[in-house]
Amino acid sequence: MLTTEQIEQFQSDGFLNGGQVLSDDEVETLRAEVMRVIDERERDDIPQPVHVRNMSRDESKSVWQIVNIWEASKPFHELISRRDITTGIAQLTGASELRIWHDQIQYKPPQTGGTTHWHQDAPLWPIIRPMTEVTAWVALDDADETNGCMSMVRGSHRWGNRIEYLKQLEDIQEMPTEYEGRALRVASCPVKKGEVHFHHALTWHGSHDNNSDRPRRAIALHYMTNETFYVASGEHVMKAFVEVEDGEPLRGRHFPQVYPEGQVA
Ligand SMILES: O=C(O)CCC(=O)C(=O)O
Repeated sequence: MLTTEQIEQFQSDGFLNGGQVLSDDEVETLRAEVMRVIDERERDDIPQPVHVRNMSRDESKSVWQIVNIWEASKPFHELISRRDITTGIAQLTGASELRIWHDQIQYKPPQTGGTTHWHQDAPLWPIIRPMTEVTAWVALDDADETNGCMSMVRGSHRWGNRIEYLKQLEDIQEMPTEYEGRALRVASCPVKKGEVHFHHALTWHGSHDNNSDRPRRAIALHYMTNETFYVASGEHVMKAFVEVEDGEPLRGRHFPQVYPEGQVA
């Protein structure tokens, strides 16, 4: 459970380190699963995630992205409904029910791991609304400034959809000190392996290169509340798995309920 102080901190900043949720043994199991799913991505005889791809804009760098590893891996399937994570999301969103929207591994290999550019999540998810979702980002390696931890702009979740502005920022190091009269305060967010870090879907964030000799593996668990509805006019990689009509609450086998436990999917 998060404390009142932690919830207030999140409401002010738009992000929060929620502390340790995984043991070292659990982290080891999940790391092995990430590497297995990448190695076995061409096999058609075992369940595959939605996709495995290099999402780096720079050909000399790589950022391996795996979407919906929970559908290809039992340990990750168990992770999406882990009580200490989903309870935190329920507290931060105020929701009584949660579903997994999708998950996303971002693996930055040693020395060659690339940048994840400044963005907000919600504008990149035009098939769901409202823009109130919260993500739980779980580190599978100690993530710090040497191997590509995330940076976040404090309070930016209260400024609405600013994706067009963020798209103009080519370099993760590039962030002015002021925007429309507001001071821009960038926070570096180191996260230890096994810890969870929460961020709001409108918080400005990104992560820099991995120039270290250590990998940087992490999973973002993107959750949605029971208020979330489907917008058929948008595009997203998960659209192919939607089974409801425009305007209906987004639910179905690819978006199972994870909180409270024991409810039907
Ligand atoms: O893993 C990263 O570096 C970025 C993840 C991210 O952008 C997200 O979880 O929304």
